[in-house]
Amino acid sequence: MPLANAFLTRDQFATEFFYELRAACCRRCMLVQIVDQPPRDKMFHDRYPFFSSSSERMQIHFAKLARAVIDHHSAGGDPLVVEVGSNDGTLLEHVALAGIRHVGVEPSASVAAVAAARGITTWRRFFDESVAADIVDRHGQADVVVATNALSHVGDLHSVVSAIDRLLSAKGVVVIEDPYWAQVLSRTAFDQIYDEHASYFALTSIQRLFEPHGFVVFDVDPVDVHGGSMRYSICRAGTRTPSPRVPALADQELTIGAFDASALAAFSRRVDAIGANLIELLQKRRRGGTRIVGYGATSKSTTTINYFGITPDLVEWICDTTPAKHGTFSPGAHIPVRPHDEFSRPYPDYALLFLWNHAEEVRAKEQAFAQAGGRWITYVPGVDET
Ligand code: DWN
Repeated sequence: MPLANAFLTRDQFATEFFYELRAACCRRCMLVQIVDQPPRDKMFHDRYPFFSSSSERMQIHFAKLARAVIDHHSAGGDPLVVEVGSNDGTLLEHVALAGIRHVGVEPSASVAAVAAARGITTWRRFFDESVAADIVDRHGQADVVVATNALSHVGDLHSVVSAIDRLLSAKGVVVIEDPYWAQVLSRTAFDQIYDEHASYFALTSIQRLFEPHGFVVFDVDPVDVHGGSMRYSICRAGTRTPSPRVPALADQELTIGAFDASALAAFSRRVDAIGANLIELLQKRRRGGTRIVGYGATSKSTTTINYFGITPDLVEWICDTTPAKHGTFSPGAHIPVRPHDEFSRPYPDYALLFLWNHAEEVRAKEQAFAQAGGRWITYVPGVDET
């Protein structure tokens, strides 16, 4: 499998990096994870092409999360908010505008530069215990540590939790938000599995990760972003009263057998059925002389395209709104990526919705495509044409 975000030019084809993508479940940690995560500096680097602000819906989501962080966890005194994996500052911008002290920690220069240009204090480093110590030395301990779609990307989880322990004040709060394994399982959202996503958390996983470090999950909130995520509110044991939602969710995870071998085997069978059905449909539509364009050069699409064997003769090209991806080719299958503006020039007969987690936003934006007779091909949770 190639790296999910390694969109490349022709001259890079010969040196393209591949690794073995395998997912497994640790019964002790109750954590679904990939077995071999590539070196972190191959995934997160100066040219990292994913910008959190690429979705209007996510901009709104992060504005609401920032409001909650400010209202519930940053009242009084002179609080410090630290975001781990702060990307282009889409969340911290609101904290900064509220006049609250903040530090973003982001290893990828491409996105960190955008945050800095927006006036957000951004440290371009991978978050670890040395960074935590440096922040404490310079700014004091943090009242809030936020990590959205970041902790799931970390290979050495305990070292990062130790760093959070070093950074967080005695009564501080940690807010973690990541794709929720029970949703990935129930929606057969197999394409969430790729190199950047080292872990696929559930509440039980987060509890077994944080509790040995003296933390407890005191609240959980399902959030409908990125295909179904969960927000975990975490504190030092004894500093807050846990919500009854926490044990209820833990019981629910046991009831649905989220980590049972039978559930994982059934998931695997469903994925292979989706692949067979999708390839059959794409081939049938192409034999009929129709044109198919991919919609959204997402990280997730790299898994779909390369695991199912989708090639440029099935999907002509992929439209995308990120300038850094324009003129490149998709990882592995080398399907051309072109600007979204070309999607309507002329519309294809079918659009394969790689960006399924933003389906509502996309369908609203592309009503003219449907009105022109265009049809969407989707594959999560199953293959469908609409
Ligand atoms: O975990 C991660 C999530 C938060 O974001 C990262 N590891 C990488 C990334 O995953 P993704 O690439 O699957 O994210 P999205 O938001 O599903 O897709 C982003 C891509 O889609 C960008 O290249 C921009 C493009 N896009 C588009 O072409 N039209 C996005 C939107 C909203 C659109 O309308």
